[in-house]
Amino acid sequence: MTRTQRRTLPIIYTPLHKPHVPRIELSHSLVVDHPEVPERVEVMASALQRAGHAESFVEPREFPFSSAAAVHDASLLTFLERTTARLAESAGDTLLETPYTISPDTPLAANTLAQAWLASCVVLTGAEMLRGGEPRVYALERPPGHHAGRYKYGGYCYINHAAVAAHALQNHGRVAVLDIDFHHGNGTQEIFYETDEVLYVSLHGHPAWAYPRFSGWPEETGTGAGENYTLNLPLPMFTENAAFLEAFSQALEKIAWYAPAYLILSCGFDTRAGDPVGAFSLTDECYQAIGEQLAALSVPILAVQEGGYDLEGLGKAVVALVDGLV
Ligand code: OKP
Ligand code: ZN
Repeated sequence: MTRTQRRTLPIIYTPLHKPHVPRIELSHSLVVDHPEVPERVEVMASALQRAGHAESFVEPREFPFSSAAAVHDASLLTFLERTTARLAESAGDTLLETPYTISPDTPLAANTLAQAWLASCVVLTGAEMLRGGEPRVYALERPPGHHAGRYKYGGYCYINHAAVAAHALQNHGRVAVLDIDFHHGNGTQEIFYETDEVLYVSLHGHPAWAYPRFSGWPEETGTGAGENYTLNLPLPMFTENAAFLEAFSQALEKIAWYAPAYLILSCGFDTRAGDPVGAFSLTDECYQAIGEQLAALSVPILAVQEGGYDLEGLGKAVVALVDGLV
């Protein structure tokens, strides 16, 4: 019997993300339409199907919400629980100015916490499949997670899915998180800043000018037992493929040095030329190269969807990455 080359990978997806509809954010004190829309994931899911990468999607299973407490402080979880419960009777979503958020861009509605946890379950289902021996899995979920820290939500994120999954995997070996979203994953960095059991490596727009501004400098390298287990590679505005891939090879060197048992890819496509939120100029060839180089590591990889807001480009970008990764 001849075997064809493996051309697909499990993609965890549920249409139940659709009721999460943030409507407004503040941009320079003005109310604007929210870019983190349901169509983002729908566009990627259809493109993956058309490209033959997803004959069927894997449905997420449920995990207890108590697992969120491993990476988020009870004060944040209690705030989100109580506030969303109070919003239950009101229709729309609400931007709150509270000490529990890092920026006024992340509205709350009655269903917000349940929707964010559903996204974590998509990612945890993927983590479980890695544990079961799958070499590469794609968790196609929203809202994103990497800005959510131990004490604060924000940046369109409520629960840090990559961190929840890293925590679930870290009992079984060293975990590296490689964050290629345009924005620095301040939440993931913060959660693992003091441990050597999870390595955090990020390529992103330089915090001197890019959101979230307060985090992502190269001088941030971890502290205590975590010293040297955080690596930030900030890049200039309008970074193109060649410069990105050069920094990416430094990231891969660091990961090879760490020799993780599992790699979590915080995967954003807001680095793509034309993205309305990011400010890099990558093309689809770059995502394919990234996928190929990651596959060559021969470490089990869990890709976790973070950002990417150009509905015209998202499908092409994810297909290019998965083309390289399978
Ligand atoms: C989420 B992810 C406030 C601007 C807020 C937030 C961007 C969040 C990106 N003046 N912008 O990393 O793609
Ligand atoms: Zn982003």
